[in-house]
Amino acid sequence: MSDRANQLISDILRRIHEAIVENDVTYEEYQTAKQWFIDVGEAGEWPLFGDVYIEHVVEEHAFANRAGSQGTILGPFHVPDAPLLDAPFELPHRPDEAGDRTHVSGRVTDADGKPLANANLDIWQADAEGRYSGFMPGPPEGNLRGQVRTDADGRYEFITVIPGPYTIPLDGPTGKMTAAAGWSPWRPAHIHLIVGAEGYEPLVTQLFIDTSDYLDNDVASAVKPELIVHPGPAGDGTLAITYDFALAPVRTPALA
Ligand code: MBD
Ligand code: FE
Repeated sequence: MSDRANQLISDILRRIHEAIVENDVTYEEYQTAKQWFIDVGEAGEWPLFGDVYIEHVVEEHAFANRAGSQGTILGPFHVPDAPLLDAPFELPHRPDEAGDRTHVSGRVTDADGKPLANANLDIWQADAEGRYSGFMPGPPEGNLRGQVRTDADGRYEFITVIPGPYTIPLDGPTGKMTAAAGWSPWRPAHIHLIVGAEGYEPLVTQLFIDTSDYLDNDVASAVKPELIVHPGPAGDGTLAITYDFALAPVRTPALA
């Protein structure tokens, strides 16, 4: 038992009770909701549901005053321990991987612009059809997942393909709830990153492709204007994205 648990659980339940009373929720609606809870569990969709509909508020509130670059939600599709890549830093992919080949590069600095050498960028994304390896049929395990480190000047680069927009599964309980509410199930095309360096707060973020649909209608409410990037022509027939990341100092642990 903790005061914190009592406070949070009481408050959330009170708000649910109020919504029931204010909307005259019927017994049939309660039974439908209860079956939906069961279905979400059986489909293994609680991580998806939480990260799509709840995580963004936690992220916005927890990091409202953090120095450095904007972060956004982690989502349910990160896999730890992706391979550390060597030059030319190409994310693992199929020989015939669809999507525009793209060079992503930039710098990692502290919040004052001082370059951070040997910072780590953990990168993952969907393929051109919006599918994440390890979670959906199609891409092989480890596809479009890798890590790179910055050089002595804080510079990083990697090569990938432009991802497609992602839709939550339409036939699962999260998708059915979304359709019942009349909402779009789509996320705009994005590349996930966790940027970390010794002594700094890890930056969990996403880069959103400016040519994608759904930028102003993300089902996960995770787009921030600072995170929208423009893939321009690189000159050699590929595309280029540049983006600099600034990290906040690690939070001083509270005094015991
Ligand atoms: C995603 O690809 C994603 O990034 C999030 C946050 C939720 C669902 C799917
Ligand atoms: Fe994603």
